[in-house]
This record gives sequence, C-alpha cells and structure tokens, in this order.
Amino acid sequence: MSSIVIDEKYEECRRLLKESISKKRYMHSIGVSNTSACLAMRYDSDVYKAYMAGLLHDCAKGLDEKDLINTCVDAGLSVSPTERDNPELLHSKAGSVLAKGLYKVNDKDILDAIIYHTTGRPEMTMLEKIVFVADYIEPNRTNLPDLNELRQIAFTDIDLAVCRMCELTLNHLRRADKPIDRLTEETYEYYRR
Ligand code: DGI
Ligand code: FE
Ligand code: FE
Repeated sequence: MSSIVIDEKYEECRRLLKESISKKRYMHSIGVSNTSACLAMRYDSDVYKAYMAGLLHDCAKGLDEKDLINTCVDAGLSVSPTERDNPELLHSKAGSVLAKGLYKVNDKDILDAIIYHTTGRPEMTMLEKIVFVADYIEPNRTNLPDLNELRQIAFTDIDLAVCRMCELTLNHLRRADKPIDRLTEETYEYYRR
C-alpha cells in the first residue's frame, strides 16, 4: 500500500514522512499527493511539484505546540497573535521549514504551497490552489461537508472550489467559535469576487 515511486527523491521523502507522522496522517498525505498530481494534469501545472507539495504539506503535524512555535521563530518567520493562541495553525509554516531543512526541498513554489495550504491567500499560484483544494477532497476524506459536489467542482473550476472551501471552513470556525486568521478571511474575500 502507498508504495508509489515518482523518483528517488520522492521516495526518500515518503519514507522519512512515514516515520514522522501518524499512520492516518500519512495516508492523508499520500491522498493529497496523488490528488494534487491529478489536478496538476487537469490545469496544466507542474505534476512533479504537485506530487511533492502534496506529500509534504502536513509534514509538521507531528510537532507539539512548543516545537511548532520554536521552529517558526528560529527560522525567522512571523508568528501572529492568532497563531500564537492556536499553534496548530503553524503546522503549515513549520512544514515549509522542515521541508527545506529536513527534506531538502529548495523549490520556492513547493515551499509556498506548503505555507499557504491551511489559510490560503489572495492571488494564489495554481500550485497553491491545487494543494489547498486537494487537502479537502483527497479520497481518504469522508466526513467533510459537500465533498461529492466539491470533488466535481475542483476539476471544472478550481477558483470556485477554493471559494466554496473557504466558505465552509469559515462557517465551521464561526460555529465552533474559533479565532479566524486574517489570511483565511482575505482568501475568502478575494475568491468570492
Ligand atoms: O492539516 P489538515 O487537517 O489536513 O487541514 P488544514 O491544514 O486545512 O487544517 C485544518 C484545520 O485548520 C481546520 O480544522 C480548519 C483550521 N483552520 C483553517 N483556517 C483557520 C483554521 N483554524 C483557525 N483557528 N483559524 C483559521 O483561520
Ligand atoms: Fe494541514
Ligand atoms: Fe492536510
């Protein structure tokens, strides 16, 4: 299971990732990797970058809150008040730090797709949108709202898929009374237009 080999580099990253996160999170990562590759084919984007960004997007999920904050601070990345109160949000930024330092990924497109996979941002690159959307619709996801519809929209109008996903995430956060990151809101405002 999950023994897909793209090249040796991918294979090395996959092995290291498997040791670093839970089994469930690893299966999710393989799902996001493959789904990102499919979307990249559909939207004429770099398929290899999509495989790698999807594989590593949650590579920092194994870090505890203290390590998430330290990893970002040590790398000179800004930590917003919302992020300090909800360090889980930092797994995307910390993920890019690990991807670079531990997994030896130097490609800025891939690192940015990891950084923005949770909040999104206005004017995302195609690769960023692909990982953002693949994170939601990958085959192992079963308990998210509107999955069937979103899986179709993802392959017909990726901007609309981003918009719908932002809307669902914001609704969920508001209902759960969770603090909302400025970027999450800005992403929705941008893709709503
Ligand atoms: O890491 P995953 O679970 O695969 O997915 P993700 O990186 O999109 O993170 C999912 C969680 O992040 C989800 O429960 C919604 C939450 N999230 C997204 N934007 C915000 C947020 N949580 C808070 N508190 N504020 C946000 O702006
Ligand atoms: Fe994530
Ligand atoms: Fe994820």
